[in-house]
Amino acid sequence: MATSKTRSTKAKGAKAPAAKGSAKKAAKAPAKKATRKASAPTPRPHVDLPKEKLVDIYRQMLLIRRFEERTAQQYQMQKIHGFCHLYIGQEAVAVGSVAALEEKDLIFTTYRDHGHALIRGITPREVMAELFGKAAGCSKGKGGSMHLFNAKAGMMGGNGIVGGHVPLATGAGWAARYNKTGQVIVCYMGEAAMNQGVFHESLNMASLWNLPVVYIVENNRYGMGTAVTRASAEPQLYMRTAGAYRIRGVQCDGMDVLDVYQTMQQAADRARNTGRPTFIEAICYRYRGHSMSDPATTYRTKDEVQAWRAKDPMDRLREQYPDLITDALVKKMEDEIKETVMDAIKFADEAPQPDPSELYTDVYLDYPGYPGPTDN
Ligand SMILES: Cc1ncc(C[n+]2csc(CCOP(=O)(O)OP(=O)(O)O)c2C)c(N)n1
Repeated sequence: MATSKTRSTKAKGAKAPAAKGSAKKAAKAPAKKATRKASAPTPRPHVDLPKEKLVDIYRQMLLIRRFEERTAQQYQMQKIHGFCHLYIGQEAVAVGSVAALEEKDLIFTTYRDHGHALIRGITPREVMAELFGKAAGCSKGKGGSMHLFNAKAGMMGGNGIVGGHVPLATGAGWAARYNKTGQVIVCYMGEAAMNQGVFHESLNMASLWNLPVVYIVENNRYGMGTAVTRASAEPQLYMRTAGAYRIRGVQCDGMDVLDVYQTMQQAADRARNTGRPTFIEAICYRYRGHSMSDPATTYRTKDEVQAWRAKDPMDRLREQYPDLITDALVKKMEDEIKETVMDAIKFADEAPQPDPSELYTDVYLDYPGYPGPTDN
């Protein structure tokens, strides 16, 4: 893990302890240019998770992967309309980060939100029904793929406007601080959101007011077809927030679920103990196109995709824990998850459409003493 304060070489596996003397070696290394390799490594503490939690982390990534593959199929069968952005390849970011949170914490995310919703406690049935636009969906069929929501589950919504949710999450951070709830607010975004004005306004306020918000950019290298290097003057995104807003910037390997877990755990602890925000850059990759309508063949090569697939987060976890996540266990999980996802599709297929009388419900907040739309 590298921070903008102490930049480091990348830590390897979850079990790998920091190499002794490597800090000295790094300090003696000839000063080339300011690359991450030039400075001392940050020791990476051992990730100490119970076996059940590790297995569950694997299961959650598998659920997202299989759910999304079936979603693509259902989209092609025209059961799902409108935009649909798959999360395949990025599973480790949502799963690793949510695993480090408490139930009371809240998450806000973008339109690439199926994975976040599934692991934040919205059931596969409710997510699939929402994708199908059915009344039984988590947003009553009125949100669709980009707007999965369930406040009780702490999933404060997917958002279609790039960066539009960053102020919302910042506001929730303010509420958490004001009400002393001890909550941590997590705001996921794509790297393109970092070039929006609201991102800068939000981070400025979060720092000034000591808000317990963890901003996490899922840097999957492309905003639609535009490479991050063509859109950001400083493509090492974690470097951007310390100098500008005094918000610690941290980079983690978004293809390594345990690195994400550990990075989020440290950020969440900081938020809870000091009220300070953190900015995390998770380096990851989406295997599929930007959305279902993008074949993703014009702006990147097959070799590039292959190279990232070779770092697949699920394979990686299996390699790290071969005696725990065994072939037999994975086979069992595959069967169970297939059943769950097929059940969700059947449920969504059979669920009723929303009633037209519902068109205007949940549009405005029904707040005591505040004039609603019909009172004007
Ligand atoms: C304000 C705004 N401008 C443009 C768009 C169109 N748009 C949708 S997704 C996208 C790219 C966003 O890329 P990034 O934030 O990196 O997220 P990713 O899709 O990579 O997860 C754009 C420009 C939008 N939804 N909102």
